[in-house]
Amino acid sequence: MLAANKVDGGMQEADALALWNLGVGEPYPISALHGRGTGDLLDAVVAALPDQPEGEAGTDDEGGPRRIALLGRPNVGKSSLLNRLADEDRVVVDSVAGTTRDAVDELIELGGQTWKFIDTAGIRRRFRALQGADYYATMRTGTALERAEVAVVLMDVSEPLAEQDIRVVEQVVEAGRGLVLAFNKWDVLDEERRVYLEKEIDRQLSRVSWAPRVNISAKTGRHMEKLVPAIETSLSGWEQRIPTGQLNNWLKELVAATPPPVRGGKQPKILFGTQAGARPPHFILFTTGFLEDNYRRFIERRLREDFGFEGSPVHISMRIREKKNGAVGRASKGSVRPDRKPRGRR
Ligand SMILES: Nc1nc2c(ncn2[C@@H]2O[C@H](COP(=O)(O)OP(=O)(O)OP(=O)(O)O)[C@@H](O)[C@H]2O)c(=O)[nH]1
Ligand SMILES: [Mg+2]
Repeated sequence: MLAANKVDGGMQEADALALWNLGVGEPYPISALHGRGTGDLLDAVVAALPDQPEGEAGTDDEGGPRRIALLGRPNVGKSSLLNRLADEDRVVVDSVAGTTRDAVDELIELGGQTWKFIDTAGIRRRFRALQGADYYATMRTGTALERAEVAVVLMDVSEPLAEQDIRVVEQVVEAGRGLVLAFNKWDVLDEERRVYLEKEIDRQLSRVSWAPRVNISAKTGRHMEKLVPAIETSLSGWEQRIPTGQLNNWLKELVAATPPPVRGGKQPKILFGTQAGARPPHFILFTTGFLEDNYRRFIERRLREDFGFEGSPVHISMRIREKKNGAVGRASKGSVRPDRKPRGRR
């Protein structure tokens, strides 16, 4: 919801209308000071809320075609890839960076299935430093990512992997979406550059080693047939569930073989675990003490080895139960994300 504030009287209403230009929907003219227009804004907010709170099952499941966002910094070939997949020129391609300014949804038939591909504006360097049109273009890309189930992050192999590329990948992980890494412009990759590229991938993308990779050329059509299987892999990893019984048997064996490290003279125990949700998979471990970051990463690694979850971020959080006079004591949460420090104790 876009609120245009400080519209204290009818005079400023016209100014508020200019905010339509931002392309983020209807601006609601309000005055926070006087309360003018806030009723209408509230009505609009309530109308936009779902009738029922989002439940575990069917969360963001709109039905219809699967939604795939094409993401990457400007000029990596997102629009070219969309055109190649559609087998016709549906969106504008240009050698100038920043050609796509708005997210565009396109239905494309591939492998006997209809997909919704979302072409997006290239993500610019630093979101916070962006201004004006770039800021809103990048914001709309973020919204497109939220709407998607899986993101294909494109990288241009003719240039060194940049911090920008890594940031786009992190954004996908943070949004909890499935991930496919697409190394584009493979047609212009020479032997020498290829050696460097492999090193860059090892060094900078090891945190998402679980993501399927495709080496493609939107220009020549190289390995287009590999894209859908990679997307399907990520979708199924993203939706995967482990039954609670199976998970707990597995946890018991894991902990018996490799117990959590002692912390403050105490050995934390894992009492019980459950997969609280999917899309992406989220696990909750009930423990008697804090599990170190390293140990939770170890659990994630082993989960992936034994169950897959290919192409999807996996979240592991914990609830600490400390018995004090029989009462349940302090609770604590943590979450394993490759790009973040744990939130630690609360
Ligand atoms: N050699 C080569 N060039 C490519 C390939 N894919 C795209 N290009 C070129 O890269 C340039 C940018 O392509 P676009 O598809 O517009 O890139 P984009 O990611 O949509 O860019 P923005 O919309 O600006 O973010 C164009 O000149 C394309 O022709 C490829 O596989 N090989
Ligand atoms: Mg584009």
